[in-house]
Amino acid sequence: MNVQDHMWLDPAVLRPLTRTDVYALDLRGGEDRRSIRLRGEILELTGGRLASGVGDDGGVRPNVVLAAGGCGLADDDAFRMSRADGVLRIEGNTSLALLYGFYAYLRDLVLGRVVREGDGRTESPSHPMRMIDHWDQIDGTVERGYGGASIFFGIPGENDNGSYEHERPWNHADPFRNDLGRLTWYARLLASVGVNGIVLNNVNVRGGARRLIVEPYLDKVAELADLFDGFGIAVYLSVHFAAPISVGGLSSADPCDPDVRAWWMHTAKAIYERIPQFGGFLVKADSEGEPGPHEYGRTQADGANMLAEALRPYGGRVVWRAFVYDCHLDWRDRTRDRAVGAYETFQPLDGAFADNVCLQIKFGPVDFQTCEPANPLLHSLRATNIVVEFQIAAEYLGHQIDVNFAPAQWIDVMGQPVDGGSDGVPLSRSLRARALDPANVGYAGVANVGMGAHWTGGVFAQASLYGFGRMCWDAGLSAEHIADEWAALTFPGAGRNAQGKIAAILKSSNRTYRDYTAPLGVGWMFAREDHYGPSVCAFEYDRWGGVNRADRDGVGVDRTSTGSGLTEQYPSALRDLYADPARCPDELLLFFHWVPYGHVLHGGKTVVQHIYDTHFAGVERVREYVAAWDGLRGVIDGPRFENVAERLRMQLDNAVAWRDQINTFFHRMSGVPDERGREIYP
Ligand code: GCW
Repeated sequence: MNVQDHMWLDPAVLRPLTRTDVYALDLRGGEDRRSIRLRGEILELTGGRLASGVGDDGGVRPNVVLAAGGCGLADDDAFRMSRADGVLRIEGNTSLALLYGFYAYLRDLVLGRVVREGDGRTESPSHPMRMIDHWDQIDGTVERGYGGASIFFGIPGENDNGSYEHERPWNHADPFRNDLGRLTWYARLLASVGVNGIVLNNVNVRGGARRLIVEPYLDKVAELADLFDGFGIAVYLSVHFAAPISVGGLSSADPCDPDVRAWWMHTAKAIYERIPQFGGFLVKADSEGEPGPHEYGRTQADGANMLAEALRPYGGRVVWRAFVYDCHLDWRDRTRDRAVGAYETFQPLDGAFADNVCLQIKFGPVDFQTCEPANPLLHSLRATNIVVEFQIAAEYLGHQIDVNFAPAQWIDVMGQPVDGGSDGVPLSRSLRARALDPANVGYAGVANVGMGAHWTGGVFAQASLYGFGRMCWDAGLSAEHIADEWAALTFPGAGRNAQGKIAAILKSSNRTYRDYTAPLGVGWMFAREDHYGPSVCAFEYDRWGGVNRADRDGVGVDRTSTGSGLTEQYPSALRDLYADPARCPDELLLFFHWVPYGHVLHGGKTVVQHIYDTHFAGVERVREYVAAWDGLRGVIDGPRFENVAERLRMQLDNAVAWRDQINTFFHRMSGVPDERGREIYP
């Protein structure tokens, strides 16, 4: 690992620092040289170093005092930062709060923010649960991983490019990679943006991964749990719902079977004896072929509550995914649609889950697409702990090749008022009030890191991980603000001008990607297996249901009451908005409606002209990124410069491929020429 591998935290500024260490934090030294005495090691903070990227003041840094307890903050993760008599004071109830405060202080230093004499601020997290889910497999691969092989599992050196294959040979005796140095850096990176939970293994729990919850693997899980606990991060495991059969040797996994319940109780007890700080289980049940309670005629609540009962004595949580839908649809049937599945299954169970169950709901009703409304369940549940799931890994968003700063999309979706009206509380701030236990709500992001270059393959992809952490911590931050922060923290020596150019690329990137891949909310026009690159009808005549429904007259999926009825699942204000093609926001028009090509959008263009225009414009914007980045040659260090330059070239090829396939397809379908006469291939 080298310096640029450390993402937004400059290792010259901070070596690993755990929450236990901050208790012993004590600043010493002369005028321009400070040192922090940590248990067993001295960390030097010199004025010059700390000032790098801040400006040229380079001078004396203030004393910093970290003080635990007695500061009257309600939230144990919250901290107060204030300055009096030249001393910066960071206060909080817990060592973890102080650690968060200290990271905020470091961020301030690099960003050039100063707490002035007599001033102060308090920060407390918007969401109590700030989780990262790894889809890492015990063979060292990562499902939908674009950052290289698993950082947790696998044989060092093997498969580090992380090709997407399952069930490779793996080391049964010790499937762990055991690169604790790298994991310590990772834990520190996550803690620096406030992440406090991590799931080590994929929700599709295959093969040997089913045994992670029992000996002999528990020892290794305990080692990792200790490491992450130092940074206030609880370790969770994904479990196989049929583990009583696949691991326990029983003949059933029926949640109402006393033997099954006893098996889970016993298993949970053994885990907590070994790992007292264990976070709990993540479960994908009755979803895409995974086993679940429906197989036994039981509800999702029966399944989740059984596990909740087993974890309750130890304070553990069950994070139960709501990704339950019919993946055996018939494209001929226009009244069925996977988007309605989660609401149909879970809305009737509102209030039925135990208070240590968190329902983890993908942010949109379909599946992490580039353009989706909020999942209707996020509006409708009233007595359920909700964890909203985002995919930081760019499965549908360009594989960490195409630059795509996804927090822009997520923040936008979560800004929607919960009642769908104009002045309701935004979804992002509505979770605690609707929870059975307000401590059991939050956000989860599917990780995008691996053993590959720069942790995330493409350097720009780091920004989505950073942004995810920041939006968990502070629901009030704009995507623009987060992009500015990331650029300044990640390239502290590049200067403000370069940082501004980098942030500008990020800020428009999500829109750009959408422009050349998902016209007006039509998605799924990508290649079938790996979901990268165009293939307009790859999913059209399939068990996933029709996805664009394009014919010679028009395009779009009818999800109103005359189609699949998704609009009926929204609160009335949104239902009325989405169901009316004259009022539906343009960017969701074809998500909710089939309309003729000549339908005129609010902006005044026809649908088909909009499709042509956005596809031409998307490519032009990528060309601008290429040129802007080229202007940073010599400003950005070689490895990172080349990494981004290469990926932008690939993105340009991809955007051109999308533009030409989509434009040709709709031109052939509609027969409508581009009104500006640009080249559309026959
Ligand atoms: O979008 C799909 C992905 C699967 C994933 C699934 C899920 C882990 O293509 O790879 O499986 O979502 O979220 O469960």
